[in-house]
Amino acid sequence: MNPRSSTNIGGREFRWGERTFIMGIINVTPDSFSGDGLAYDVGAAVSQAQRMEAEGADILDIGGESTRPGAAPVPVKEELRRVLPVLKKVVSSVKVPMSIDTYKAEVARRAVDAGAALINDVWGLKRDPALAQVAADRGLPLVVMHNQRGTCYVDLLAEVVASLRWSLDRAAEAGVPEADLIVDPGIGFGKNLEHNLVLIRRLGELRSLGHPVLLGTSRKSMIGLVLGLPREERVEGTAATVALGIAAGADIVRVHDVAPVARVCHMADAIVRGPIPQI
Ligand code: HH2
Repeated sequence: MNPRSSTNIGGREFRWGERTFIMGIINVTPDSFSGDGLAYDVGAAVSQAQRMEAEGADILDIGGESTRPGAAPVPVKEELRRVLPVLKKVVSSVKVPMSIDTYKAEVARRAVDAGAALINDVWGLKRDPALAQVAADRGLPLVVMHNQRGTCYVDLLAEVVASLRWSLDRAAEAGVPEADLIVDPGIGFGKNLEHNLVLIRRLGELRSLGHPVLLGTSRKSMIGLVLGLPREERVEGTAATVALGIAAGADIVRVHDVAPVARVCHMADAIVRGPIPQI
């Protein structure tokens, strides 16, 4: 990837390499692992969105189905019932672009109609390949994340890269432009602790794919396993993963705790990217 390449997300130019961008998480679920779910509470979601924007979020990612292992699958109708009212209200309450965290084409289509400017697919088009067509038809960028059932690998990095290449090829076939595709190693998805640590350590290898890299480690169980701390005490662990992720090549970090992570990004960017970015 040309480090000066850029992607337009919701009318804003994201110039990759200049600084790290922050995606704030808004879970409108009753059962998210991080304990931050705001099911059906539109007012609370709007307040959270406005706070995250003020704290430095560049994108806000709304999700209506928890990806936590063992979480109950959510039918399309219910997912729409959770995300659409929030999306409609938040879109008119903040200036930053909104992203929809779904692997279902129908949910993505309706969310885009309601104002979502980015599609975030935690199954990298493996569950619903029609999602690529939604991104292509609406001219929207797409995050393809690595995910698989089970945690069996012969060569972790090679398999994650090959799987992401498969997702990128499916997206390109559907007509999504190269500049609109973002990759994500899927920390905590079909991986054990060692896999997650290695993927962050070797994140730079994903850059061979030629696309911006999104890293989602916020409050995840890998941090709990290393530090022996519950999810509400994982902000420092998250900060470590963000700083080292930036050093290894992350372009976007997806987090719950925007204010502290914004400071981490600013400091890490000053060291890794220079010159000192403006705040
Ligand atoms: N992680 C989660 C959800 N969506 N999307 C991307 N691109 N990358 C990630 O790492 C990622 C993601 C899981 O985190 P969270 O949304 O906080 O939890 P839950 O799925 O339980 O709501």
